[in-house]
Amino acid sequence: MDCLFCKIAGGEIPSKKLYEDDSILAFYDVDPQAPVHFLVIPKAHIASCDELTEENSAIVAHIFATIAKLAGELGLKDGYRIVNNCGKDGGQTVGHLHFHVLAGRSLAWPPG
Ligand code: D5M
Repeated sequence: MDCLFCKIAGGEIPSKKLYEDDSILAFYDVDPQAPVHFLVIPKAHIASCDELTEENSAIVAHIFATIAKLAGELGLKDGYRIVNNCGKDGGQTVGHLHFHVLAGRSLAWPPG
């Protein structure tokens, strides 16, 4: 399958890794939108949030628990934002489930 984030997860395309285990990978976004901006993905291909089911969604809890741990390690004590863009109108550009973690400045709300 020709998927950019599958290739990053498989090590075929390099990334600036922040965390990795058997099932997920965290790496810095190539086009940062905040002083801290990294992505967390499942290694197994899930195209978007829209493909989550009772059977495959435990990975999301693992991703969120890992984000909390990484936020502690990175000292993000003033807070951070977790973003998932789902589908065309959601602004998703890479068709592999990923959560953005943005921090290091006060973030505006609502998004555009
Ligand atoms: O976000 C997709 C994000 O993926 C976007 O913020 C750029 C980032 N991106 C694209 N290619 C790379 C590589 N090679 N390394 C790191 N980050 C990358 P979306 O929510 O789909 O719009």
